[in-house]
Amino acid sequence: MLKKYLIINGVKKTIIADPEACLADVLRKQAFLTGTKVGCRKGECGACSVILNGKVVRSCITKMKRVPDEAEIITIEGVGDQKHLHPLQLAWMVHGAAQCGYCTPGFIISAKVLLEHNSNPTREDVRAWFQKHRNVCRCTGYKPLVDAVMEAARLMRGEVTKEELWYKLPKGKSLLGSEAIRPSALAKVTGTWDFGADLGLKMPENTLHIKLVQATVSHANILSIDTSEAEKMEGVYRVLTYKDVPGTNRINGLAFPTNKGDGLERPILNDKKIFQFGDAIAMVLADTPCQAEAAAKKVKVEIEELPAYMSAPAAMAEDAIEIHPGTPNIYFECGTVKGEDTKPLMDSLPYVVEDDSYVQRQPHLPLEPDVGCAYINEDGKLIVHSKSVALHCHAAMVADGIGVPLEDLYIVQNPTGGTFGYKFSPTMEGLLGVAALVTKRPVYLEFNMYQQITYTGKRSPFFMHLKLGADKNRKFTALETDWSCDHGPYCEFGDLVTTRGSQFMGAGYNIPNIRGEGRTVATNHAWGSAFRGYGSPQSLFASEVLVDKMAKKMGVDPLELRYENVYREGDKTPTGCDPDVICLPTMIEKLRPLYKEAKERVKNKNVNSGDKKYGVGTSLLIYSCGLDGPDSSNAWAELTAEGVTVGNSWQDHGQGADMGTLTIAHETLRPLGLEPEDIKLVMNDMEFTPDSGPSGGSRSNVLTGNATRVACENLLAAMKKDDGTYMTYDEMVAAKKPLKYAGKWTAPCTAPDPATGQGNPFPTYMYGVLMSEVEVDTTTGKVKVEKLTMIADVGTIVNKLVVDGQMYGGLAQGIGLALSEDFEDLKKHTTLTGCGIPQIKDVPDDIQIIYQETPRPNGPYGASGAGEMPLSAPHASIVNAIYDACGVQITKLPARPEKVLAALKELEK
Ligand code: MCN
Ligand code: FES
Ligand code: FES
Repeated sequence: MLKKYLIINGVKKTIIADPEACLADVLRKQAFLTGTKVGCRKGECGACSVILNGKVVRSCITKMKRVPDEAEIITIEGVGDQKHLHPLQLAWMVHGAAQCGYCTPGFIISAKVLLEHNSNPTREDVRAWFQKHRNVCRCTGYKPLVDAVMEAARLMRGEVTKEELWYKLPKGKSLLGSEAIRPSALAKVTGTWDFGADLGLKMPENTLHIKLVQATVSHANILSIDTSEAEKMEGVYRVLTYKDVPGTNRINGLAFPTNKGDGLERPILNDKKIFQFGDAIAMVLADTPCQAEAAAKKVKVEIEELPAYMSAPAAMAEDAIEIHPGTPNIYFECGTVKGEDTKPLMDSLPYVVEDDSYVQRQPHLPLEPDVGCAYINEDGKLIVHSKSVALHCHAAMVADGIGVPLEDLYIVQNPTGGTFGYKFSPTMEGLLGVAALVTKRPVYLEFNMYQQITYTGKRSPFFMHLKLGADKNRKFTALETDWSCDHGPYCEFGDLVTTRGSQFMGAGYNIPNIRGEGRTVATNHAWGSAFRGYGSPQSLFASEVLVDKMAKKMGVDPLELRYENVYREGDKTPTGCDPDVICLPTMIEKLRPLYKEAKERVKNKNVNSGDKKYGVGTSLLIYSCGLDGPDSSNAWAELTAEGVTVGNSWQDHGQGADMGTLTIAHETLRPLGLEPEDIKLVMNDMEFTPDSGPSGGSRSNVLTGNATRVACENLLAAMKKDDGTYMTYDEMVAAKKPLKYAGKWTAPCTAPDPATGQGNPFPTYMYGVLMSEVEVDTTTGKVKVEKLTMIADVGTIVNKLVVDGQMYGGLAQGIGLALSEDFEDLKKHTTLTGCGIPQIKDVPDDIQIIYQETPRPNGPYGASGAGEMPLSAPHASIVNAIYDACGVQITKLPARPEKVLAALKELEK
């Protein structure tokens, strides 16, 4: 142990610490300064940045023995508080720069030191600084962060006042489309927004800490599990295996009726078999995390290793054994049958192109690793806190497995540091529930970044073959599709994601005749979970890249070919229904002049550009809002003495559920003349909030937005007097009228038939047209995205800051999907950097977004969703830009330098 006197946020403190402990842990666990966040613990993400003697340091890699005595340390708590915001904190709020907020304290700390050194930085200075200090953000696409620093610098130089910057809603005005600041922003920028690990440090003293015994192979039979030695270790309370699970020990994957599996193949704790690397085999519960970790190493698991099938083709091979005995590895099949048979048609068409394509196992890479806690409350209910974005759905999926009646299980969403869809699947809810139920004590479990990366779901890779035919007038006439979805070992939502192939291959274009076959394949790689875009990034990549190949074959411009074929009045989507609105032609018209400029720009750049080649590429971006068919959501609104309280389970990944709820409630309640601060939000706690469905499928703004609107309308209707005015709270109480009103909204849709893919599955869609400008270094194969221009139509914009943030963040993830991200190699792809997370240098500062707001008939106040559209196909436009730059068409992602280089060499031959 060592003793140090440290000046933390201006106050002298005595700290007694292990010399090997890291500063982040000491600040968080011993000084209770939980504003400093821990993401990677490897110095890669900057979430833990603090100021040490005037310099930015990453406190997770700063050992206490290296911290000088009397060192001055500043954490986010010392930068400013809720009453005295630092200009950076204020600017961060004003620019919507805190989405999930997990990276926020680290960025603000880092920027503070930059501005102390340079009060008038350029945007490039700011970007270089964040790059140097390894500040990484997964939500914002970085641009709003640079905007915030530039604004804070102006504020500090006295060129603008706080009052001028601060958004203030003019009295009585609508919040719709405004740049109002989300309610959670203040806590996020001041470090007081308690994420799961912060809550974990504030648990009662008798809390048990869980560590997992995990599989180190990908496929095996479990022969025996010996916990005896671990049980004797210091501080160990229990070691739990499948034998201790009170329930069925199975997570219900909610399989489709035509799924050949029963959907019950995923254990909470593996019993007979290991299905993938990282599977949880036992849980050690101990007084401290270290004790639990030490004991976990003593659990002996005897296995018989089996051949591991690490991709769909491998698991589909003739001689592959069944991963789940009794269920074929190809366990779900679906198709598209639209219009005439395509085979004879293809033979008659003058233009036909085809290709194989592959979209990889993209890792989600939220900066906050998975985390949760559980306990039994005073009413005997099991309460599980997690990062779930599907509270009621997850409760139904895990209750039987844990062994708790569904009505006795409440899941609560913790403030969440990003999920990007991985938390559409339950992760640790079953484990936490079992541990709390068996021990009757509070329990806490956190994953480190390695566990987050290796043991949570990933985007399901699609192996695809598409053939597109056009007639002599360049009209797309026929499409043939074949796709295999590698969904890992657990089937949950694997059938659903596979059907996206029918819905989105060729989406955006009027293709009257389509035949397709898709299948879901069990493999031993990471289980497939939802990832922003959910099947559309795979499907659209295949068709959007093929459109450019078709344009080349025809000798026409790819944007013009798109323009000629996009949906117009009377056209049908691939599922055979009418598009919700016709907006693509005008969007392309808006892009056209900018596209011409960009073509000219790259043409000029390509003159004497040496080894560097420049190109422009485009793609359509499309995704739907809602779960297939008559999806519905619930909310409530209650009149109180202070105003109105609104309740829903619009789970917040970081996208802005609080702002969506507030804006829609405020808009509906405008007849009452309420200010935003008169509306209180109660969100995401099953004990208090109704089933609003998952925050997935970009459905919440439409579904829960509508349910919230209906709840508020129902309240208004009850308050309305004959003369058209509204009763006050006192009048409602005096009249003994109920104060709380439910609201439900159901999409007017029909689930498609999986065999044909035909139906009207979604109430609204989101549309984009993206143009990417890239530089390809032909000596290294390295691709740099220099500029992105997007025309976006998400209907009426509910909150401009939120929607901008969704667009920038989704596009940045698209750059990663195109060029760097993957989770394939279990040894290499295990860190944020190893998985290829885009850093600020990888994302252009030059991103232009132009909105077209076509009101949606089914959306609340004409709004559609926003979250997933920007990641539906930006990678296609980047790949098309590479094609334009150097003639190499990469059809299997990611387009890492070595792949581009190899393709260039092949082209030269
Ligand atoms: N919105 C708006 N105006 C519109 C449409 C949407 O202001 N016309 C706002 C909504 O109010 C909401 C946000 O945009 O705050 C996204 O709305 P929507 O598309 O309905 O999506 P959900 O609220 O259901 O959020 C989920 C969606 C998905 S599926 C993933 S995955 C995702 C995403 O949003 N993961 C995210 N965005 C994310 N953003 C962050 N920062 N972190 C994640 O993990
Ligand atoms: Fe410290 Fe990532 S750099 S947590
Ligand atoms: Fe940066 Fe979420 S806001 S990681």
